[in-house]
Amino acid sequence: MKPAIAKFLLEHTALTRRYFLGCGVAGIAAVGSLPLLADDRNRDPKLQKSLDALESWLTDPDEFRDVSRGKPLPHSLPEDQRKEVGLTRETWKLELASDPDNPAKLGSPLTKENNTALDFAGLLQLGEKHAVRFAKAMTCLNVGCPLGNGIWEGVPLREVLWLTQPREDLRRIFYYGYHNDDPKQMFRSSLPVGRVLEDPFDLPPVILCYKLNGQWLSPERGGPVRVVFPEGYGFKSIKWLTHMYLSNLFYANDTYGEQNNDVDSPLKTFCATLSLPAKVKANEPIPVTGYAQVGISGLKKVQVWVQKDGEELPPNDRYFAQAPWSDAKILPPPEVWGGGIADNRIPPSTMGFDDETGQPTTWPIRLSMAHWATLLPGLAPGEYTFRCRTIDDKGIGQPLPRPFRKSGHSAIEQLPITVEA
Ligand SMILES: Nc1nc2c(c(=O)[nH]1)N[C@H]1C(S)=C(S)[C@@H](COP(=O)(O)O)O[C@H]1N2
Ligand SMILES: [Mo]
Repeated sequence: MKPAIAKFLLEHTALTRRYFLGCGVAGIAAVGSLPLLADDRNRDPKLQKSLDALESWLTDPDEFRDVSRGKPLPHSLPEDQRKEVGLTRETWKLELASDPDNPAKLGSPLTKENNTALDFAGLLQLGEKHAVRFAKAMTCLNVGCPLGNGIWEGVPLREVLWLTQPREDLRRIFYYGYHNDDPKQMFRSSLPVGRVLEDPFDLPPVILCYKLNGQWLSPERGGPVRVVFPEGYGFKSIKWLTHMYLSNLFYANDTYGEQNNDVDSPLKTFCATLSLPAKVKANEPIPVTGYAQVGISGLKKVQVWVQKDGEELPPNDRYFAQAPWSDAKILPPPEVWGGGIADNRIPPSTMGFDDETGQPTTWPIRLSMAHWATLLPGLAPGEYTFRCRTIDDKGIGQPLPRPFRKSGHSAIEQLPITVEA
């Protein structure tokens, strides 16, 4: 099985990349991170070289797909203008004030007016003691497939929150970034204060993020500072952060809610293919690769199923729960992480990784990505439909337990295969 997939990947690199780019995920084309190839000790060096040169588990910060609003896009402003509006590390300032409409009682708000706003040096100083790093896929609730997978680094928001000396009437925090000083362009998100102060289960904290894959956060990724909300979809992770309001409001007031989106939805588990030949010869095994987004409920299995077109399906089984699914292989951690991290070394004290070995302590990593591969048995000539689905750690098959589109993509992918005589 291994050599067959290796050969296939080599031959179809361009195709795989294009397919993946078409899905909007520049960085995770992942063929290079397919470690099933790494198991093979007698590999042809030419094959090794091409595999090493391919894309990887971590996405290069420049290769994330960008989902940004604003005219002009804040990250497109020339550097001197970014300096002027506080979008460089030298000039950045963050205000944390009480919400005038639903005031929280604060002993010491951080404001420009009182010269107490937080600057970048102050944030880094907090970082010396409190900085955290964790892996996370950034996924737009509306786009569906991940925009990129990275290791995000920053200071837990609660450390900054405590500086304001909150006392009472604090139930929610809402926040936004630079938006060309045009209220119509404001893109706002919000979180309950409880989530900011405490991390349920073993989730990472909500952070004020200034590094991605060990490098300063670029303007396009929201630098100098963005929020990163670990278990959320992208719209919670506001870029070019400038303002936070501590509020007694008790419900979400996110800009994303205005489009019928479920703004309280945590990341779902789902899978998709990266490469699947559209046409194959009869009775020849069919190599398939793909990725999975590991949502809040983890990832136990990836499964595949090929259905002959026209074949009867049981009635009232809209999620194909009764289909004869078979398990694909979830690939182990890659040898080459990619994403531009220095020396192929996961940054020290990244949550979920062992510092000494640089290896993950569990796999796959929740809120991040995994890759999978399988070799389907050869088929008789005809038209078929290929499907893949995940089973989460609770044993629930995709798209359940939360199948509704506006809470994030989870529909079962289906692709045609033609088997030629
Ligand atoms: N200030 C601001 N932050 C923002 C956005 C925006 O338009 N403005 N877009 C959000 C959305 S909808 C998503 S999906 C993510 C995308 O992050 P990325 O561009 O780094 O991939 O950023 C979020 N943060
Ligand atoms: Mo988004």
